[in-house]
Amino acid sequence: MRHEIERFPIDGKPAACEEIRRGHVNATYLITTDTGARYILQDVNTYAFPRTYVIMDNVAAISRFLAAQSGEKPAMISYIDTLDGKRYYDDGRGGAWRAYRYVDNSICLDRAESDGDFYECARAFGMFQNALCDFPAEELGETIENFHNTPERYRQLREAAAENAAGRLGDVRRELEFVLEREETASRLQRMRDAGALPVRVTHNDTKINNVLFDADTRRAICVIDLDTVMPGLSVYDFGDAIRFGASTAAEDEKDLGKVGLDLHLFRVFTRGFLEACPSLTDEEIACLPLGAYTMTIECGSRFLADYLKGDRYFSIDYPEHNLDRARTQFKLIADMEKKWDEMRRIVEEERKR
Ligand code: GN1
Ligand code: MG
Repeated sequence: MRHEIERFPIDGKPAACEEIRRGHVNATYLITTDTGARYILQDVNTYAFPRTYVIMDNVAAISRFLAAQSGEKPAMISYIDTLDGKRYYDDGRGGAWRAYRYVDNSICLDRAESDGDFYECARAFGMFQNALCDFPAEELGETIENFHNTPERYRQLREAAAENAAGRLGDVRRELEFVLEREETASRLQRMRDAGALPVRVTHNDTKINNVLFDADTRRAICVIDLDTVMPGLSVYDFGDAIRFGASTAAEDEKDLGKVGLDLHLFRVFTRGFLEACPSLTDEEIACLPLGAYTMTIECGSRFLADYLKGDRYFSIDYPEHNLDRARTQFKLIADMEKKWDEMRRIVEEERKR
């Protein structure tokens, strides 16, 4: 049992606790009480997020903003305050705990089981983005500094290779070379951001389909979850990360790279849902959507590779080569995107004109 849940105003006494092993960063538990009430309790990983208060302040600020808006609401999960009115429970031993009421009849999907699922995912993230387009993004703190600053991720990868802390450099020469050869393209979005060519908005930044709750019966998206990385960013990051994960033909850690590629049909489905739900995107942002997918994929692969080189400090793993397998799928996806680049651009153009 995780007794930390008793720091929150819950119905009944905790009776059962099940760990949900889905995210790679925080530990998540489903707690059921003796009255049948259910809660999600999360232990925020303070290695990844040393500044938990920034997360919770950001979330509170955007919740207030969304609550004051009218119209169709892109629901996002709301956390509950602790019994003493705090946004999370600091256990004094480095643990930061937060909770929310389990959403009845909701499910999380590790992959879209139909086009409709992926379309709903696109709409959920598109609406989230659109509803916040007038929120002053500069008022939010950076929950992880330089989170999607791809040139900085390259620097961290080089550093991890130079330090070779886990003695694994010899295993990854080919992968390292693959990433480094693509630095110019991978850094383009950050350069555009720095030059003010793309607007900085409030973005979710971790738009895997498993960060959306779906209604188990209707299969409509209910809300977005995992708000740790909500901060200033580029809209194309949110589009891109969702494609990286959800439009791949295989799991993020598939060992058989022959199975890994970009599903252009799913790419179109997501593009359609995202553009429909987020009419505030500028032409420049729309034109950069394929580059968003490319950038998020190579960046995520670089992060997995750097973590492998460091000895798996950041992402949780199930076996020693897990991060290397994850990095390899991302690079395979990149190679496939390079082949399909013209088609990706054409699809975005066609969907924009619809
Ligand atoms: C992490 O926490 P989770 O599993 O939703 C990571 C993302 C990566 C993703 C790769 C805060 O997301 O950036 O893209 O793993 N989140 C953080 O699966 O680093
Ligand atoms: Mg998650």
